[in-house]
Amino acid sequence: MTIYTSPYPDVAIRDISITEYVFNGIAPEATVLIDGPTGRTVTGAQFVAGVKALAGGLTARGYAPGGCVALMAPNIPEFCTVFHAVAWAGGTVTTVNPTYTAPELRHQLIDAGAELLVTIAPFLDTAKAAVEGTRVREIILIGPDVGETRGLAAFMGQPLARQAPVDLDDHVVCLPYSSGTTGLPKGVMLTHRNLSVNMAQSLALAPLVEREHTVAFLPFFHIYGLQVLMNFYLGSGGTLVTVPRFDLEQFLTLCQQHRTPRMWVVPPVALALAKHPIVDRFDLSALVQVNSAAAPLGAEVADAMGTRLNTAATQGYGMTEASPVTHITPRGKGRAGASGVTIPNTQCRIVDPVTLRDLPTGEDGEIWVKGPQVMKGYLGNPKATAETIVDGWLRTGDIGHFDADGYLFITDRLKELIKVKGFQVAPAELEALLLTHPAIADAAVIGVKDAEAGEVPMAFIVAASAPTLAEVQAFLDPQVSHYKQIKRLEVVDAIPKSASGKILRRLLRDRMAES
Ligand code: AYL
Repeated sequence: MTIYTSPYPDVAIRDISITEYVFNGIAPEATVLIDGPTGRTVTGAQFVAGVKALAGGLTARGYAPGGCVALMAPNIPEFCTVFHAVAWAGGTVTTVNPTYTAPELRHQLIDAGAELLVTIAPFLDTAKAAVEGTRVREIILIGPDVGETRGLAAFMGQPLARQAPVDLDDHVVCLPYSSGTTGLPKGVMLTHRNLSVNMAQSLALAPLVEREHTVAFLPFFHIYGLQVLMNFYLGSGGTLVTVPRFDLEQFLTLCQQHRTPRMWVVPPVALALAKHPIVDRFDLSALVQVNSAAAPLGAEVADAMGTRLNTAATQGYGMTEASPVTHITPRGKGRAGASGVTIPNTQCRIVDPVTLRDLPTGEDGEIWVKGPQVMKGYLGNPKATAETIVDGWLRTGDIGHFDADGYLFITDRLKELIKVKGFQVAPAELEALLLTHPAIADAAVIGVKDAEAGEVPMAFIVAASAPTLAEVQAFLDPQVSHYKQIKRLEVVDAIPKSASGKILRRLLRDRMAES
């Protein structure tokens, strides 16, 4: 067995909850959150008081400890308050993509067993349609009451002074959804330990500067925004300027205004920063680093962006199941095309996916990782958990290799997951929906390269009456979020399958690569 460890020493693992960790970084008088569009500010003292009061209210109403709260909101300061209130009260937060349709939301509410749904007024209709038939007892709104539906203010209670007792290694504080290497999205059980240790591991290599501002557009519902932006910044004494949706001009305006030293992006944004003409109109001279993660970033794009902005172009690698970081670029030590080095307290192997033998340095194989940031497992799915975590090793489903200096290069993806602008799309979910179309007898979905989004979903269907792409889109689009929409379609005689009935996606991918 060849084990790659971190070039950096292990970090101490502290016995505190994620919210205690975050509170430790907060100065009461400092501005910790700024609502980007309005400029509204929240001080450290206000944030902590809000978390404790809401935690008290949730406890009094029986939603915590032990209960699951679904949080479906864009990036606004209150997202952070609600998340940490549930954590402080000993509950579980399942974070929901705010672009979800009612059926997508309902699926997650049922699977997670959520009893309370916290959202904002524009999503109330979706929320109401989704909660039917779930365990959700109540919907509450961030903002004022709307009709019968109460606003967050009504839920503030006697402040809960201390962290509700939880087993740091066992209690699930956060339940984001990920499809992992195969199948439908599953609840990723992350403990307080997972989240707080991953902060310590990452910040050891790349600390933030106190009072440093960053513009947080990457969604907090996804583990990148949740940890690297929300928790790392709040916990390091930083300031988050939240924006509810990405708009390049607004983003750059806020970066200029707040003189942000760091940007946290996904590859399509790196591309815009490299190419878009409006970038030249802004003074970004405070910038020292732009970090891209969550999907492959081409070395040319990284180079072009770094040169244009006169800044370090860095990468992080990891996955929801690893809280999420396993590899990052150490401060000041970038390497073209690499996704970083292994972070402390983490081990890595490169394994031949067929023979399960470890491969020599430099050869491509499946990346396996082990460390205290690896999830407890998938909720209610011991089979998927056992397939994904083998003897404590998390099988990432990604293909890559290490160079002689310990830099990781991601070269391919073994798993069926599609990444659209860094968002996860599970082919199995779209295939199941396609099969409900009366004319479609069989279906397979793969990701195909796209200059802007990185990848987009393409469907292969077997259909007697051969519906057009527009017809399939008209059927599918109302049922799924925009980024899951099928962009290409091909009608085929048969879907290639293995003897056991598994779709041979590789054949479809190769076929697209050749065409
Ligand atoms: P999930 N290069 C190529 N592919 C990547 C990279 C990268 N740098 N990072 C993530 N991926 C792909 O759960 C890869 O296929 O988490 C991986 O298995 O939505 C999958 O995305 C995981 O997708 C950070 C900040 C890591 C964020 C993240 C990962 C969040 C994405 C380190 O510093």
